[in-house]
Amino acid sequence: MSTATRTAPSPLSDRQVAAYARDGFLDGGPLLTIAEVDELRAELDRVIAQRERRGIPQPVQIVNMGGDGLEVWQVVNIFQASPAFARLLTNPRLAAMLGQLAGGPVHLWHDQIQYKPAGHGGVNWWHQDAPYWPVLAPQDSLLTAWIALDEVSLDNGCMSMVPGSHRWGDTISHLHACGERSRDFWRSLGEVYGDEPVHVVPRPVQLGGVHFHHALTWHGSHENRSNRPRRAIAVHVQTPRTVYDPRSGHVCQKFITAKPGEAVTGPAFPAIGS
Ligand SMILES: O=C(O)CCC(=O)C(=O)O
Repeated sequence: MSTATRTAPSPLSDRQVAAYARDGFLDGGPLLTIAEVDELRAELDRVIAQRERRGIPQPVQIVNMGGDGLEVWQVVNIFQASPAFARLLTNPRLAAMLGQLAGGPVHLWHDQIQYKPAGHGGVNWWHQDAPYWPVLAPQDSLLTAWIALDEVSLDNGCMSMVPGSHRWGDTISHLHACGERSRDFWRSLGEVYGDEPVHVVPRPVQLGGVHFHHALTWHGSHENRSNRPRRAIAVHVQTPRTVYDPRSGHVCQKFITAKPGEAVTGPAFPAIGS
């Protein structure tokens, strides 16, 4: 009998890890079963229906971020209101993929439902995530696993990404300026940023699939005018390099007990996969 030690296979290939490093995003393929997706959808409906009801756990916030009469519902930290969403964070395959991309074990920063209703789902404007998270540093130490709770495609408002933009630093003021010049989602970024070509790449994600992006990657999503909803949960995670930097606020800052320069851990920031 062989005495060789067996290690669990890594879910992502070396080629996929290299593509993430090159592009700043990656389609991680299937993650959840239909039954798991159904349970999460039912929980999302329940949490929204029971919002602000006293005596039951609530997420950190539920807000409509859509403009122009359109809706994009954001639910922050649904895992604190729903055991099914808390269980999602223990998914070993999700943890293994994130660990490969991060170069070590990851902790939750926060989660975020992004729900665009059928017919009148709004735009998520071009942005980078890290500039909106000023309490964590360094900016290039964070990433997101975005899990589709519907089949997500061009027709119902999939995300789009700009390959290589995660290497261009904090460019949020440039992205805001693009939005002030033009509200045309597909054209507003122009063709170049300095000497760098800007290619907008739509990112459809299969039902129950997971897609990863770096916290400095330029991304956004267009309207959902289709007759299908577009529901997803973004799991934003900290890597072993992430520390507390109390420069200014964030809705989840109230949970942080770390001192400046320390890792942000504790019950609101669970290790993914355990
Ligand atoms: O779901 C979307 O449309 C945008 C999500 C997003 O910006 C993110 O996960 O960082």
